[in-house]
Amino acid sequence: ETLGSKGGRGALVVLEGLDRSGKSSQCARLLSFLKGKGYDAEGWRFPDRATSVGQMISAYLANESQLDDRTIHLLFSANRWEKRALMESKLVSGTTLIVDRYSYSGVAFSAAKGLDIEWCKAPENGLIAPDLVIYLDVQPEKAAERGGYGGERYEKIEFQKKVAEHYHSLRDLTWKVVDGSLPMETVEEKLRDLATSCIQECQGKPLTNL
Ligand code: DGP
Ligand code: NA
Ligand code: NA
Repeated sequence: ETLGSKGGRGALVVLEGLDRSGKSSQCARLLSFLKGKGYDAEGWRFPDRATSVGQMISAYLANESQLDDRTIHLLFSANRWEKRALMESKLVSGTTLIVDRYSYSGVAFSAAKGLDIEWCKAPENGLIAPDLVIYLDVQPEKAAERGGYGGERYEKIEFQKKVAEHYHSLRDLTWKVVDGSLPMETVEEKLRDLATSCIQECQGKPLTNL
């Protein structure tokens, strides 16, 4: 028997955090835990570099192309929009989605360049609202120490500090802040608890939009 799909919908669980916050490994660990428990769950990530929009984003991040700040902002958003219909059908059919980055990355990274925050939020309106946003809180200095950055466009400590400030201003009731500097197993345990309660609690709630 598959949990979380007994006529109920799946949960939209988003992980956010700075680069090198441990987000991607925690997403993978959480996903394998949920699947192991019999939950119907999938791992997603944004940007989704597999689409043609995603390939433009990937080239931009690798500094292989230059794009105006607003243009790349709208491409990141378009990359979420092009997956919206599939996301909705998965959730409605009972699949829980564990998503590595979402609209909050979109707003925090672009606002860190100095773009107006309301302008940054506007294209995210109408995307599916997460049931739970887990923010892995790691000091920018600590994140930078973790095996270094990979060399992509935003992987610079001064920029990441600005991103962190904007993330802090975006917190709302769906956010749970987890101290990402705790041991990996401790973080993993907290995420398991948060995600499993979220999956139970969202059953009776309709999907809503940002
Ligand atoms: P990742 O594949 O998770 O390492 O993300 C690639 C980089 O792009 C990372 O520095 C975070 C940044 N990023 C992710 N989503 C968005 C977005 O929607 N807008 C902007 N401006 N940056 C984003
Ligand atoms: Na990255
Ligand atoms: Na991503």
